[in-house]
Amino acid sequence: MQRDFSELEQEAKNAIKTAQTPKELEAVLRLYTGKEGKITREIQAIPTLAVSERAEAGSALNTAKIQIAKAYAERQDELKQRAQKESGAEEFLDVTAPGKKIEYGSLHPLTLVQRVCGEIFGSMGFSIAQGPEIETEWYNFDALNIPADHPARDMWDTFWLKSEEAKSQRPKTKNPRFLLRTHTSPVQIRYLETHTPPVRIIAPGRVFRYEATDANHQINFYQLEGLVVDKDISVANFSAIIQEFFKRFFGFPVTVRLRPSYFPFTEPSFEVDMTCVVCKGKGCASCSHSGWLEIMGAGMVHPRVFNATGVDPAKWQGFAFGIGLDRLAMMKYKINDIRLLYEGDLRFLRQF
Ligand code: FA5
Repeated sequence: MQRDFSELEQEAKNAIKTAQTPKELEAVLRLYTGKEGKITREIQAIPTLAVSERAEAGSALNTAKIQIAKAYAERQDELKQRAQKESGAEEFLDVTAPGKKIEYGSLHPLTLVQRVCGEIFGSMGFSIAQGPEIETEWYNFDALNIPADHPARDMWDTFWLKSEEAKSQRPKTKNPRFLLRTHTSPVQIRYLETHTPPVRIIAPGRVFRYEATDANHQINFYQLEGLVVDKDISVANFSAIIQEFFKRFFGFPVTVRLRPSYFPFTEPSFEVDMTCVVCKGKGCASCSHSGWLEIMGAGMVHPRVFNATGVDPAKWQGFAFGIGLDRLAMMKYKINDIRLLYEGDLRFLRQF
């Protein structure tokens, strides 16, 4: 006798279609094709059938099993989509849900420091000058009394730029090789070439040096050049201005020391150190464990710089300084590694 399983298959399909939750759907599947399921039991009973009926029953039950699995998968999809739609609608309607927080950006510590410097020096009568980051050998070195064969060039490890055109124009000194400026001092020359004294400027900007990095040194960093040219200017004027600057910048008087030094474009020259405000002079990574941090180079403008720019050194004197802005930022915000300023780590930047 031929066995008909289409009724059983239809019964399973109807139950699947009316299942309202994934849990219900699972239960229906178990009821028909699970271990003890109705279809499974029929399959297990095949050996009890007459030999002539077995093949046909096996094939019919197999087809029923496949059709049930298909119906199950379709219903599973429908239930999933319905759940997604419902959760979307719920979110949309949830008027009590908190609004999305707006993320505000913040200014980079170096930008903050540059702005504060601009305000303080601005209030002391300084205006802001600028120069290019790609400089010529003339402005970066020669005009600053550092000719090509001068050993002082080794003080600034330089990134030279390849330029066939520039090379072919050597040795015309005003159009020599190009480089990434190693300090902001070339702005002194550019400014004095185009302005007559008295002069009182600051020139903040990015500079580049081909040197190893550590907690205090970067290959590109920021300096702020200062230049004052007037009559009867002395080291005492520099000292007064810089002490006042530090007092206003940090909000309390800072101990500074002037160490005799050498720069070819100033005479006399000095390095200015300040007590490390991170460790209060005890010694830490920020100050290479010395308690002091070298913050700027400075000195009285060398007569050769005046000569190179057409300013009469018999009539005018001046002082110049170059502050390391990164080091200033490190002291102001107690940052113990200069590299943090360039890593773009949001966990660090969000603190400002
Ligand atoms: C100069 O660059 C001179 N142009 C400064 C100057 C200007 C002297 C005008 C006289 C008159 P120096 O190489 O020392 O000097 O650099 C000045 C300051 O830049 C240092 O005191 C330090 O604060 C900072 N600085 C120097 N090298 C680095 C570096 N690799 N990374 C971070 N800051 C640096």
